[in-house]
Amino acid sequence: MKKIFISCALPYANGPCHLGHLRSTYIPADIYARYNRMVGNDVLLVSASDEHGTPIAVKADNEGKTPMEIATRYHNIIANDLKSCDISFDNFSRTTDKIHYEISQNFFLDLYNKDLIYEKEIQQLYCEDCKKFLPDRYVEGICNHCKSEGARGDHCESCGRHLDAVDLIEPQCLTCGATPVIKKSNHYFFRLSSFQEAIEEYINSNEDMPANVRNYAKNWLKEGLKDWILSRDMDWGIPIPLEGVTGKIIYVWGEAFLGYISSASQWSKHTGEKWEDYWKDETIHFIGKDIIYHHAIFWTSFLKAYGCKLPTNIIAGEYLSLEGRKMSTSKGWVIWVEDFLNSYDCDLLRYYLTVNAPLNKDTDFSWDDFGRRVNDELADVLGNFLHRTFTFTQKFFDSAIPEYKNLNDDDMKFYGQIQDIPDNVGGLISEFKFREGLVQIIKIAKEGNKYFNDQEPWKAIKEDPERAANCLYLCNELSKTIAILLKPYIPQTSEKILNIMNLAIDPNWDDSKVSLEIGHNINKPEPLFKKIEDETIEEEKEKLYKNLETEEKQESGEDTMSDIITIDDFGKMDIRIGNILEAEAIDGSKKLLKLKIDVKEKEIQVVAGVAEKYSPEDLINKKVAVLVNLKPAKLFGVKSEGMILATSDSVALLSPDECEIGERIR
Ligand code: B3M
Ligand code: ZN
Repeated sequence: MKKIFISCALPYANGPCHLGHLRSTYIPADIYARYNRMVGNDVLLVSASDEHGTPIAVKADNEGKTPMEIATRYHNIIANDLKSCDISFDNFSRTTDKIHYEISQNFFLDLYNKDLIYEKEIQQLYCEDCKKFLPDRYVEGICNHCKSEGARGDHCESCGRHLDAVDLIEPQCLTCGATPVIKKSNHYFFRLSSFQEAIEEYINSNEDMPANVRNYAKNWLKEGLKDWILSRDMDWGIPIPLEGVTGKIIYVWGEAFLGYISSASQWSKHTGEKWEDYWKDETIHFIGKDIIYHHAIFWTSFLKAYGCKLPTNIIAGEYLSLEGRKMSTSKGWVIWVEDFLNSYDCDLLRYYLTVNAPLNKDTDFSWDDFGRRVNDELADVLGNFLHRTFTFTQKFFDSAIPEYKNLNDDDMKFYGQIQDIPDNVGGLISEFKFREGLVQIIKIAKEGNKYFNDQEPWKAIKEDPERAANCLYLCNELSKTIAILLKPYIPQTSEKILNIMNLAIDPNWDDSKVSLEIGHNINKPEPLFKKIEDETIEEEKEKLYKNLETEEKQESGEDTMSDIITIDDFGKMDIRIGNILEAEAIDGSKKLLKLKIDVKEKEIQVVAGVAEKYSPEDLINKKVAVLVNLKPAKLFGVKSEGMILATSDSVALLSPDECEIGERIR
């Protein structure tokens, strides 16, 4: 038995959790933690919300709240999101906790006293109107590398580069819009450059480290490590713990890592146990791939500097896109955990996000694929196997596990597979191959269905009862094994199956290898998975695209119906009389039609949400009023170059029969 320290990256307390967070970090960590507990290891699973940093401070400014209010709001939401996904934390704390301040400041001081943190004067952007320095996200401008607009003081979203705010072109204070000046300020730097060799050695010698983490780290190491600025001129954060220093805080990344330790210390305080014993044995960090650099290089250097054992492994989950596009919380192109769980069980989410792709590959969430996997894999394969086994046992064996005798070759082969599966799946989970393990479970359920079909127990029960008994014994045996192996993945379902089987619901991994007792009575079967209707999936897609549509409209300022506009604003709208030439349904959408409209000067394509009221045939040769100078957008992947006018509630088209095609409305 070993002790294992497992951590999950600290989610920023500036928004709720979405599916990407769960996929990359929390579900994999939880599977690993649950599995290890089941094999008898002693696990400490911790995380915390990351409550400092400029995004939270900026959000607070914008909302007229204190950063603490914002952080608290999202800490609670996040903690709740993770709990409702059954992430089995031993402790989930926050970086505004007193212990975290203490630990972070002591850590800083330790490195400072060892001369691994030093002071240096540098140039910083300063806003003379706001009377403050502008760290990170307090300033925006044009990226000096790729020339994209909207680059922030520390980072350009377009090219992904780390930036120095003083290099921004046309910088602007985000609070007041003024152009900042460059001013000198004292800052604290960590001697990252002196850890080059140590970290190279760590990365190169750690053969168990996944290739994605090693390769990223090696690439960065090639560029040579530079000293790292560890302080900021602002109030929201942990004060630099040096005498005479005011208005400066430890950079959020300079203390967030310590959240692993402070969360564990809080746990120690509550339980009286020593978290250090876990760290000493084995430490695994689960993170998203965007923060490999921070963990593989900054954090490991920090630990080295402090004189602490380096993590045993770093597991990085890659990105999740949504319906083929990059997720964007600002554009509403996102699925929030809470919304998802309002309609679907958390096990469906845990299943889908695990089975969808290996952790070290980028992948996509698609509603169609989600529906298909739930219906085909969970309902038709797994659910069907379990349900037919239990109902047959109930009906023909009076709910008692039948005795088996004289197993034939088919039985023996199937029995062999059942006996091998626990070690198979266990081996994969311990190598962080979570998807592969889950696929093995579905595969053996498929084998189970095939075996059940081949043995035809519904016939055998009359012609050859011994055969039927052997079949049902083995199918129950597999059901029990599957139930136990599913526990790390989909714990609620595992519990439900064990309940139906009238077995203890808190099994160890090796209980999956213990044979069922002959004559053991099972409970009344209940269906385990409900299929998701095609219409439901369609509705989900429409909802998502609707978000995007509203967001795009708001961005381009169209959603101004109730505001007063000037005659010039109205004049900008080029509304013409058009004639609909073609109309067709759009694959996958109940609401949208694709229209080709003649507006005399040209023909334009418009995607219109009128399908619930009009069929394509109704619309051919119909005159409509159409806005023709709308910025083109894609809806359901189909280009739309305009908008036809209709009432918003009854979706009645304005049909100007008396007007001429091409006429402009003014
Ligand atoms: N708060 C979240 C992120 O960048 C960041 C992680 C900190 S882990 C110490 O995804
Ligand atoms: Zn750039």
